[in-house]
Amino acid sequence: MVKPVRFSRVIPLAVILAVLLTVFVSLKDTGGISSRTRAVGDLDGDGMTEEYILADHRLTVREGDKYLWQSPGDWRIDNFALGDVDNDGTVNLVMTLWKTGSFGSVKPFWQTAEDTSYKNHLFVYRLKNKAMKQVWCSSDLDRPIVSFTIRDVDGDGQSLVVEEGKYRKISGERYALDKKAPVRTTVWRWDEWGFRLVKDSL
Ligand SMILES: [Ca+2]
Ligand SMILES: [Ca+2]
Repeated sequence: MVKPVRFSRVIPLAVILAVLLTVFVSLKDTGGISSRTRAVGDLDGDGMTEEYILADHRLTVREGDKYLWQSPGDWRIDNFALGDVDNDGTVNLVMTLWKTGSFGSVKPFWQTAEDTSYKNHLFVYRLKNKAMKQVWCSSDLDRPIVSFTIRDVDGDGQSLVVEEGKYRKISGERYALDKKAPVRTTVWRWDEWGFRLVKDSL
């Protein structure tokens, strides 16, 4: 026999559902859920597809049920793309992100002062032996990247096509994207040591 559900149990359940719905809607309003993006690729070429998920400005990489990598908590990733941006025949992970300082825990010997500015960066990674490895990581960019694509613009291999904006100072050394500033399109091509500007407008 089915037991009747007591009214006193129904009320708390309804309250919990209402609270959950409110949280869901408010997350959606602030972009918490809609900011989630996903891509798939086989960057290490082992025949097993990896899944790249950007949620709440953190990127997670999985291959099957195996967790491979997550971006550090102090990075705020805006965009990412998979493409052979350095034209060496293997697909890379390319990210634009906001973080404090230009370098990681090891800074180059010529850098004596602490770099405390919070600005935009472009990082290029590859997947090898189930680990994400740095290929190239920019210092503070002169202009923040609003968006970017990796594509062949001139029939001469892959280029990085970038929409560049301007910084807005928030306080001290902390900057954000100036959403009112005009955007310009630039095209960059990988040279042996980094990206070279090939077109300052498209
Ligand atoms: Ca793979
Ligand atoms: Ca590559």
